[in-house]
Amino acid sequence: MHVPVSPNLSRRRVLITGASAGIGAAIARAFAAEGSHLELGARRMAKLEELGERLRQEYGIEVNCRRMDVRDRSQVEAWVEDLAQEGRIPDILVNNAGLSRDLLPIHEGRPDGWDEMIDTNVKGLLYMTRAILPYMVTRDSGHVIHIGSTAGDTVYPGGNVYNATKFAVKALTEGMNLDLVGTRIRVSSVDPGLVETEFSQVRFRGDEERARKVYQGYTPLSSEDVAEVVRYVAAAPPHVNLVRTVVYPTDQRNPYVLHRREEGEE
Ligand code: NDP
Ligand code: 8X3
Repeated sequence: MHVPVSPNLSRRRVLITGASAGIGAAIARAFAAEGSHLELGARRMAKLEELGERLRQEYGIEVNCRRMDVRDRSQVEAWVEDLAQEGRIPDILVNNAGLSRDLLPIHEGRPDGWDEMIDTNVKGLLYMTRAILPYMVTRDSGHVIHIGSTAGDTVYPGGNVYNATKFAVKALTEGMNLDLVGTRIRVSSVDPGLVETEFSQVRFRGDEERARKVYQGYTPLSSEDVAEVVRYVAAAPPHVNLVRTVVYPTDQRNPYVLHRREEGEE
């Protein structure tokens, strides 16, 4: 049986975007293990429901799932209106939904992918935040946690627009903290390096071989590693605001200094 390690997360309500896979699903499991109630959103409802059912059974918590696209402002607003009406405004908002498309020089870039990244990683995060934050301000409590990236610290070739979106997330973490001074609301970001998820399959538009190679020859972070950091950030005492937490795999020291071992090398 899992013993919760952060009693102050028990019975807290946590909303997580992009909870159908990868880091978002792991964050849902981490909070569920602490006895938090969950509001999960993503486009793939079947995956959300499957996760939700497992977590309800395993931890006896409340889990509500919502099919939604963070790029659609009216869907975001309708979701939050429903939450408000049902008394389920979250204590913690985790803006995790995000993606990358392609790894191309800017002059060969695909504008459809640029739109997807900007609309999801920046505008989707803003829509969710704008819808939820007024309730947190009224209560004078709450925590917004963004999943940023080391791509928001250091640009790399072909990363251009993805980098720009994560630099934007970093600016928003900083700006929101300034705007909320004098309130008890905390704004944090957790910024991982390479994490093995569906991320590279999405980036390379289903090219599984290319996606697999991204994680070969070293030990990448797992979704659970990142979720544990998010749990720690959320569980910090109310007077402690972990504004940015950068987490790399030990084999990676920045976005392009990565030690890959030969097969058989220790
Ligand atoms: P995955 O592709 O495994 O998961 C992405 C999640 O986001 C899915 O649940 C997906 O759900 C959801 N999502 C994507 N677009 C939308 C949308 N428009 N509306 C709602 N949900 C959406 O990737 P990761 O778990 O790796 O990525 C999660 C976050 O972590 C992203 O913000 C990413 O930028 C960031 N990150 C990832 C790193 C990595 O190396 N993997 C490193 C640093 C940061 P669905 O398709 O069902 O909608
Ligand atoms: C995801 C990690 O290095 O592919 O943000 O940008 S990276």
